[in-house]
Parts: sequence; C-alpha cells; structure tokens
Amino acid sequence: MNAFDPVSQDLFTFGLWTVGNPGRDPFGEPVRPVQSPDRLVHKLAECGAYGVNLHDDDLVPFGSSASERDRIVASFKKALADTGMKVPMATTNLFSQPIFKDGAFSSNDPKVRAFALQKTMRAIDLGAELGATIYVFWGGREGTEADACRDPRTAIARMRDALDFLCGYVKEQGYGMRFALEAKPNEPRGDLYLPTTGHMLHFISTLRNHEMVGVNPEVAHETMAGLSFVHNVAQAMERDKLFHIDLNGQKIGRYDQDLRFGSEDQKGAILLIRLLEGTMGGKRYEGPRHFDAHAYRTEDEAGVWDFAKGCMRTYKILHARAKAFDSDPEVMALITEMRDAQIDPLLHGGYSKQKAQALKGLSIDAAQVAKRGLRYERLDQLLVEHLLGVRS
Ligand code: DIG
Ligand code: MN
Ligand code: MN
Repeated sequence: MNAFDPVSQDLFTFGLWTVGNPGRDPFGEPVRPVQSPDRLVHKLAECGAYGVNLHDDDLVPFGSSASERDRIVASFKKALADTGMKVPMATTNLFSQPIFKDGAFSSNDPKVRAFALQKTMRAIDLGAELGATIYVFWGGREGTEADACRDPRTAIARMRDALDFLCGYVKEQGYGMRFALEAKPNEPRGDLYLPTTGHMLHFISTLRNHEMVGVNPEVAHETMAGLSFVHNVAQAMERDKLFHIDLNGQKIGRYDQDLRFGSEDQKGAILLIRLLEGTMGGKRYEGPRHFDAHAYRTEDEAGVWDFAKGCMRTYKILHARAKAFDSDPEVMALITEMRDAQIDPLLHGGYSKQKAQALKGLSIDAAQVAKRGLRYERLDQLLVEHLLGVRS
C-alpha cells in the first residue's frame, strides 16, 4: 500500500459520464467503446474510488420503459452492493435532448419547463433510491445566443420557480437531500445565466428554501470565467454553502477541457487543497471529492484508468505537500496574523460611537506603516519549493 493510494475515506468519486466518456467531441466521433455502468462501478472500485455519481440518462437511457428502467437499476444496485461503492450525488441531464435546445427551466415554452420538472422529479426519485443525499443542478442550456429572445429577469425568475418547486418536492418526499447549484459562464450556450459561483450564492439567497441549497463549484468553469477558483470556493465555505465540488484541470482561455485533476495549474490545486483539507486552519470540507473530468481523446480504456488513478494520486500527493507547507516553521512565521492590542478591539464586534471616536483619534504614521515589507516573495518561493518537493 503506497501512501498515495486512494482509500474510501478519501471520498473520491467519479461521474459515470467521466470514466464512461467514449471520447466524442464536437469535431470527432467516439474513440472508445461505451462501457456499461455496472462495469464502470467495478473498475472504479478497483481503482480505489469511494463512489460514483450519475445523471439520470447515464444509467437509464432516455426513453426507456418502466420495466427496462427497473431492470437496469436492479443490476446497478447489485454492482454497488458487490463493490461497496456509494452514490453520494445524482443529477439530471437537462442538456442533451433536443427538447432542451433553448433551455429547460428557463425555456420560453411552458411545455419544455413542465417536461424539465417532470424529468427532474423522476431523476430525484432515482437518486434517492440509490442513496444520493446531494442533488446537483447544472443549467447547461439555461442561456442564450440571441439575447433578445427573453428578458434575463424572466429567465432567472423561471429558474427560481423551478428550484422552489423542486425543494418543495424533496421536502414532501422526505428525501433529506440538499441541492448544489453548479455555475458555468458559457458553453454549450453563448452565455449561460448565473455564470459563476458568486452569482449562484446570491441567487440561492432569493430561494424560498435557501437553507437546503448550496453550490457545486467546478475548477474548469470558474477558470473559464477568469476567476480564482480558490476564492470562489472560500466564499462558499465561509457561508457553509460548499455542498459539493467538481475537481478537474483547465487551461485559461480554452473551452471546458475537464482535464485530469492537477494536470495544469498545480499551484492553484495545492492552494485549493489547503482550503478543502484544512491544513491552513479553519473548517475542512467534509463532502465528496468529485472528479468531473475525463481522459484525453487519445486514450484507450487503459488510459481511462490511468486518468482516474492520476486524479486521485495527484490529490493525495498535493495534500501531503500542503500539510508540509502549513507546518513549515518558516511559513508559519511569515503568515502568522498580525495583532495590535490597542487597535484589534476597535475592528471587531461591530459599530459603536466609542469605537468611531477612538478610530478617528488614532495617530497612525501612514508613511512608516507603508515601509514594512511583507516577505511574500519568500513565502511564495517556499510554496513553490514544497510543491516541487525540494522542501519537506
Ligand atoms: C458539467 O460540468 C456538469 C455536468 O457534467 C453535471 O451536470 C455536473 C455534475 O457534476 N457537472
Ligand atoms: Mn466542466
Ligand atoms: Mn461539473
């Protein structure tokens, strides 16, 4: 057993659509045979994963009969039982079928919006049947090219109505599920509504059952928006709204690459892991570490499992490096919070007339304060050296 081999306690999960991706892209046909969900469960268990996630259509092909659905689900449940694999998260495919070509919940056609609710309720039932307690919503078609097609405020209101309705459904069914909303700025639509995790956090505050709704940030999606993924995740964690997370790799300025975790921005990855694992202090994230990613199109099936093992191994290597960094005495000395016995009490605990008068009365030599060097060059060099493994 290697220190970086995954164990179930790591809570590593993969979507059926990730390791099951046959390698189709907008410019080419599939390069790998389609694997059955049951086989994917067994192979992921062999790799050391904790669980598997799914869209409804990943398991039960769109248009299947009720009896076919039941047969497929029964077989899948046997694969889960035989391997001990869990299903922490489920979601609905509201983006592949032509009916959703102009959105699902935000569509201008009431029949489309009704069909989206119907499909989602059935998918929530399936997720609950498989034990999922997190339900993700990614609005892959909730957007526009011809923006004059609807008032954006109407689109947002329609999505709020749908989520309020579905929160009501989950509560009435007693499923004990929480919803996690996933943002993306664009692709496959020209622009998507609610494009970043920040937009989602505000949108959640406008929902009737906001307490049961959080976010599912994805590395690639915030990177596509040119934002710091770490800052977006931190803002969600600070409000206890990080209900799930999609880990992968992404080069800025590209389409949604969904690359192997840690294969691109390793500094961003170790800074993320410091946050998630709590090595920098503060509460750690307790949910699944989900890799919403897929192998390069160049790969055969063996390459797919190299990809899956690489995601988990890199995460564990960077976790070990993050622990070493945050326990390095020189690092700790450089990032210890500055204290001032006279000023600190004035900055915490809210406003008072006394604090305002005291702050106005402070004599602070701005020129003198400005002279202090922060030593961030040394701090970042230490991070780089821990990352490169030359400092332990
Ligand atoms: C894409 O990043 C989306 C879909 O794959 C899915 O709906 C969601 C689940 O993590 N991520
Ligand atoms: Mn993605
Ligand atoms: Mn995702």
